[in-house]
Amino acid sequence: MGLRTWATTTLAFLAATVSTVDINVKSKGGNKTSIIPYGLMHEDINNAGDGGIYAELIRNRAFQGSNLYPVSLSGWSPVNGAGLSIKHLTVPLSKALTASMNVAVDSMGSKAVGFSNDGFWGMDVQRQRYTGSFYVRGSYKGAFTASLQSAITDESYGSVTVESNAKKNEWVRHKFTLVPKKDAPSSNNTFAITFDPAGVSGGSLDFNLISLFPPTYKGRENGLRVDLAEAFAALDPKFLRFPGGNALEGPDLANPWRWNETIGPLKDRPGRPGVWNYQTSDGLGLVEYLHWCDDMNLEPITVLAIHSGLALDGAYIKESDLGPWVEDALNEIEFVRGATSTPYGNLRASLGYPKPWNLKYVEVGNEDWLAGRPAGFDSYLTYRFEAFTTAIKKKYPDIQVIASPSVFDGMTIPAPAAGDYHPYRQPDNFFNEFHLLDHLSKDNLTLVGEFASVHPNGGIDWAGNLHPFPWWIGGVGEAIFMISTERNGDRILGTTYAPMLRNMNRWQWSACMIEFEADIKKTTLSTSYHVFKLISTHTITHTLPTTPTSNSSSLFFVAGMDEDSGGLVWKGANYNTTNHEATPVSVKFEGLRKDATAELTLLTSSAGPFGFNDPSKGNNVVVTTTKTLSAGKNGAFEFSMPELSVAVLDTDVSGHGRKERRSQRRYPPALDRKAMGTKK
Ligand SMILES: *[C@@H]1O[C@H](CO)[C@@H](O)[C@H](O)[C@H]1NC(C)=O
Ligand SMILES: *[C@@H]1O[C@H](CO)[C@@H](O)[C@H](O)[C@H]1NC(C)=O
Ligand SMILES: *[C@@H]1O[C@H](CO)[C@@H](O)[C@H](O)[C@H]1NC(C)=O
Ligand SMILES: *[C@@H]1O[C@H](CO)[C@@H](O)[C@H](O)[C@H]1NC(C)=O
Ligand SMILES: *[C@@H]1O[C@H](CO)[C@@H](O)[C@H](O)[C@H]1NC(C)=O
Ligand SMILES: CC(=O)N[C@H]1CO[C@H](CO)[C@@H](O)[C@@H]1O
Repeated sequence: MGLRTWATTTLAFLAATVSTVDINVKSKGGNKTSIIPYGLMHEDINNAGDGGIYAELIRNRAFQGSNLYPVSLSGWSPVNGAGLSIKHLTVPLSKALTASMNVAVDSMGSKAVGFSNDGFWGMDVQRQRYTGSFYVRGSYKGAFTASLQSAITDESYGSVTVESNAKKNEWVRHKFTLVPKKDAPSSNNTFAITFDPAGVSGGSLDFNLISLFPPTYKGRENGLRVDLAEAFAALDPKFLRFPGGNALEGPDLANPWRWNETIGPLKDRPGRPGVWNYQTSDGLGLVEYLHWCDDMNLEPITVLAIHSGLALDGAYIKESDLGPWVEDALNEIEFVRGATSTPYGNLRASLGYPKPWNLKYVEVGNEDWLAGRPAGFDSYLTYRFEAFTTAIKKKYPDIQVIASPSVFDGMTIPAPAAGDYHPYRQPDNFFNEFHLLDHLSKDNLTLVGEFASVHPNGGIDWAGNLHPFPWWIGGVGEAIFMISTERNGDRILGTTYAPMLRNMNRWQWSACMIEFEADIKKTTLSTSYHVFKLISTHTITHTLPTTPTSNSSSLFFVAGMDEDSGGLVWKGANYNTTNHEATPVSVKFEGLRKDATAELTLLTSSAGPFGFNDPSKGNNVVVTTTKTLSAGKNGAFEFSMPELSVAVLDTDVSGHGRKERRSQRRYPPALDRKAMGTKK
């Protein structure tokens, strides 16, 4: 082949592959979208709760246990030879907390003795105010010392003296605050309580509910870990789905998530055997979840899941025995939103929360199509869902009930109920299934209560083979899926990724938004976090029609407007291109002023499709490029999207307080029934 021929062929080839995708966005038409486009999902998996977003620093603080995870001294070590043992005293701290730690000091010298706790794989120690407390039973004259020190060198970072009010036959609570004098260089630290053995009569003291909190998100008592909560708040979420997930179901019918055992003083919470290989404390309980909604300025829209009578081992409740379970669900809803004149509204008020929360969404169970199928699912289809939904609609007609399966799981969901779809997929699946949600009819309202790219392309293998970290092409697949939910935003109630958090010291699922450990310097935002944030923080409240209507084989997109800011928004994800070439894109918004500008934010990977953010390296493979574009002569914004990239184009460049407007925003008291396609 001569040079000339070669050049011509190449040019012809280039011309064929780099043709611009011309997108025209109409100014009228389209659909009003859900008012809760993106949210958060929380359950205690990967130590996301205890040792995670729940800010408590002490592990095994109240010696809680169960038949699955027996009571132990895990986390605790003696200081200066004290004898530690678990006791089940005839006078326990409470009905809920029946085990406690006995600290024997018989025939010790005058050296301070006691115990230390190594936290959830370490403890973050900085010059800030720590709030602590413990209960002690036994006779002791003197003072306790509460301290934070290095686990490696025994260097003390700070301590405080707590005068003893201990009494022989009584559990007495002691409180303290502790401000370290210096920041610890690492999180290899412990917390200790010590005391003078000479002041003890009776040879030992008993301790329980030993607690230590750093400053929490929005200063909430018993609250959330600041860095993790702030990372979530930055996603501009609108709802929280809790408390699971499989954690709601519980390992068996004897151990469901019982809302009434997660409320009130911590000493009244027994904790439970979690479903992810550890006992959970329930310190992060129903009220704490609602405070989480309050503190994150989430609209008072909570997707609260109630137990549906199915456990993770597949056991389910017989129809004749279901009554009390339905009653319990109604009681829970009444606790959250009932007037103080109702029994459970009154219970709420008695705990210090007279004002009802604004609960609009209730999901009946979790993945009822999965555990124990087919019999478990059959029981949901034939009587369980019906029993719950009928009772809820009767008492609370304004609540949007959500069934835990979706129409894609083989359930015909009676309108006006919605379904819940949980796609855990390979990125190629999200690519191939882009049009799946288009098949939802206007009565098939659907929540995406969980989704994530979890498997590498090439075959799903639930026995292993999860991708070790969220990775770039997985994130692009997720972006394609999020775009498909927005295109169908009149029927998709909301979308949330799961699981959100992963403690690198003990985890069950590698997919996550954020990896973390005790050391807050190690907190890592995953590739999926960056993708989700770009898409979730540019709201489309009303979709707009486009020509072409759909993808151009690699490019997927949605366009619409944010009626609050007046901004016109285009979101796109570019998957594999024919020859790895970039795709030129031109987006024209009909009716836009000639001199308009728009901000383009483009995400790409510096490490190819399989790049990931590694918590052990602290790297970030996600490259964010931001540019202000002006509409050209033809009124179009022109830019280029590399293979495997995600972009948002937003004409709201004024920067005039997106957030401010949001907080002033007045949502309608209930969802627009008409827009949601439900019958009145
Ligand atoms: C509006 O919704 C209808 C179906 O509910 C759908 O056919 C149409 O494509 C949607 N239009 C836009 C612009 O999203
Ligand atoms: C400090 O803690 C980290 C985990 O946070 C651990 O990997 C490391 O081995 C510890 N270092 C020492 C010296 O114990
Ligand atoms: C919580 O409710 C369940 C179910 O109604 C009941 O069996 C249990 O005793 C209650 N727990 C407490 C502490 O009241
Ligand atoms: C979806 O909604 C239609 C009504 O528009 C209904 O006939 C159909 O049964 C629903 N599909 C499922 C699987 O629930
Ligand atoms: C896209 O490319 C990736 C490799 O980067 C590959 O694993 C995947 O199968 C490709 N998918 C499609 C639909 O071409
Ligand atoms: C993944 C996907 O939806 N691909 C479609 C993109 O659009 C072309 C037609 O332009 C379809 O053939 C593809 O199936």
